[in-house]
Amino acid sequence: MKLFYARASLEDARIVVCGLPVDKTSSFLPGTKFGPMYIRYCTENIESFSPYQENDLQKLKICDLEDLKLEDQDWYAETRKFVEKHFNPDKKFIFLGGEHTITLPIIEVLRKYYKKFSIIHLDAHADLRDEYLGNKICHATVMRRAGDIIGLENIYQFGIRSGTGQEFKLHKNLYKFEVYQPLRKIIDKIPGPVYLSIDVDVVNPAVLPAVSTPASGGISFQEMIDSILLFKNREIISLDIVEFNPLAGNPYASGTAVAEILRELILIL
Ligand SMILES: [Mn+2]
Repeated sequence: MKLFYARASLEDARIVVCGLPVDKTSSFLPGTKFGPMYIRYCTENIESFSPYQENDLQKLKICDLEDLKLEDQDWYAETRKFVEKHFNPDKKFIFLGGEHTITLPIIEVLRKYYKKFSIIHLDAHADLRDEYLGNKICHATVMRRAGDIIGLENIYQFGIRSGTGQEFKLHKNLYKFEVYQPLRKIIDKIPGPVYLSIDVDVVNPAVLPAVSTPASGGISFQEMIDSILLFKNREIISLDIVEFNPLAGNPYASGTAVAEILRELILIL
C-alpha cells in the first residue's frame, strides 16, 4: 500500500517518502515497526488539502518508496544501505519510523552530502543518555549519538519534558515543555541547513496516545501545526517522523494525527 497522493516515480518526484520499520530497542512498548503501515492506512482517512496552508498534496510530485524490508541481520547497516541507495540531495526525503534510533544511520548518510547541518528535534524525551539498559545505540541515546556525529552544539531540542537531571544539564540548546514559542524566537538564528526529527510523543498523549513511551503533558495538536508552519522560510534537507506505535493505543485517531502532521510537513518542504 502506498500513500494515495504519492503518484510520482522516484525519478520525477521532488519529495520521497519511505518507511523504516525498525523496532529493536523499545524499552516499554514494542510495535513501532507497524508505524509506516498504519500511517499509510490512516492517510486514507484524511484530505490531501490542507486548510492550514491552503494547498493540496495532489499538486506535488511525491513518490512513496514503501518500506525497507529488514533482513534482521544488522538493522543499522541495512538501514544505512537503504538510505545510501536512494538518497539524492536534489529531492526531499521523509523517513517514517520505526523507533527513533533510525535517525542515526540517516544522518550518517546525510553527512556525506552536507558538511555541516543542524538538527531540530521535537520530542518529550531528551534522548541524551550515554547508555541505556546496556545499549549505547538505542531510542534513549539517539540524540547523544547524533551529537557524536554532528556535534551536540548543532542539535536544538524542543518540547522536552522527560530526562535525567544530567541530561537537562548537559545541553544548552534544550527547550523544556514548549515548542512554538522558543522555536519562533530562535528559528532564524539556527545555522542551516536543517534536518528535522519529530518524535510524535512530543504531542500530548490525550491527542496522540499510540506512542512507545507516552509522557504526560505535551503540546497540543494546534501547537504542532503552528510549529511546522514556522519552517516556511527555512530550508529543511530531510526529516523523520518516529515513535508512532499503533499497538500502544487507538491506532486510528493517533494515526490520523500523524498522517495530518505528515501532510503539513510535506507541504512546508
Ligand atoms: Mn520520545
